[in-house]
Amino acid sequence: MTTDPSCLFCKIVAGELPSTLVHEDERTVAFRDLHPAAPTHVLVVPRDHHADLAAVSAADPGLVADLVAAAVEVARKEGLDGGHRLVVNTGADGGQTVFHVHLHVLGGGPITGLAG
Ligand code: DGP
Repeated sequence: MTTDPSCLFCKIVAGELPSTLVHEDERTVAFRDLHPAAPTHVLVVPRDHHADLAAVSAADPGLVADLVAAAVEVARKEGLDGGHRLVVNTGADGGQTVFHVHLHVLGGGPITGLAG
């Protein structure tokens, strides 16, 4: 397992920092965003540390599919029957602030404008 001891989300995955878990499986963990941008706002992260989408795509493309499948499962569990939005901020210009790749699952009402 690849971890970065200085990474915030690695610490959440390891249980060293608190979070509100929504879903977990062998390769992914999902927890509520600390600063929700929608009524339901969940972050889906890999247990392994990969800085961003480019890094995980290069190192482990199957994990990208696992992250998307986990996000779909989160939407189902959270009852987002009216739909939801997946957002992956990538790099500084994309608005990424935590450099452990994560999918934002946003829903619980109409999502207007760009979310992230
Ligand atoms: P991004 O900007 O795409 O890198 O999103 C990072 C998200 O992480 C942002 O929406 C806020 C959230 N966040 C930052 N620190 C914490 C934390 O300590 N716990 C939780 N649950 N979420 C956090």
